[in-house]
Amino acid sequence: MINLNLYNKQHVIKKYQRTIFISDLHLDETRPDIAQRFSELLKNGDSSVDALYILGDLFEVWIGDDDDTPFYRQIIQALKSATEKGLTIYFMHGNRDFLIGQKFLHATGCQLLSDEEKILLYNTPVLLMHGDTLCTLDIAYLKARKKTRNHFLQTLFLLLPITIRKKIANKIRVKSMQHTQLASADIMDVTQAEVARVMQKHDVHYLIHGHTHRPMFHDFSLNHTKAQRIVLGAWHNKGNMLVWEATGKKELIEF
Ligand SMILES: [Mn+2]
Repeated sequence: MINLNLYNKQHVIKKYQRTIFISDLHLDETRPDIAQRFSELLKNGDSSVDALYILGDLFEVWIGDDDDTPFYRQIIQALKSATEKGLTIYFMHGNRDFLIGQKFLHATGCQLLSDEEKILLYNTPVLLMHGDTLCTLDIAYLKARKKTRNHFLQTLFLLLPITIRKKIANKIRVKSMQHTQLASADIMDVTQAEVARVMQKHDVHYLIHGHTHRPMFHDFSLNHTKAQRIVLGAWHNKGNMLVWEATGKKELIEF
């Protein structure tokens, strides 16, 4: 599912000359303020940006598209209203919401991106990722990821009653939080070798990702050429987005 040199035509819309990237909102019913901020972004977005890219972990947890709690319904409705008004929204799975499937996409009008998606952004090739697979020192997590991304296990999981799925998801969440607290800071960050490897594989000099919750522009040299890795911020207390303009101007904005 990796586009090496073929770009999706849908990516090349240039009406407003500005594109927004967000990730790691971790939407959860215990934080209606964050959901509210997201709804406001969606309301304003349709009249000002060419596209909105959500690079994973939109939700704190997602146990299947059939989970019909009012909080989820409200977010789905907000996304649907935005896409119906003409806002193009792309979604990529994160490590929390990788079970988002066709039903959600159909209900919201969001378009699913692959885990490594190369786009042409105002004539600049850019690679988009969630970022979890860049943290190659976190071997325990990558092992667990293999299981959670296994289609057979996912199918089995989705056959379980919602109440049981919720219990399992909570257990995994607690384990994951313990792991994050115990692991050292550099294990939880990306490794430069993997960043370089994946950027070379896709022949790009720009990479945008989330996951680490460390918003920053990282400039470095890749094959003797200037390269940049842009890390999106999480939405713990404020909203966070990257605004990329057609002129080449890029800004990480807290709001
Ligand atoms: Mn993540």
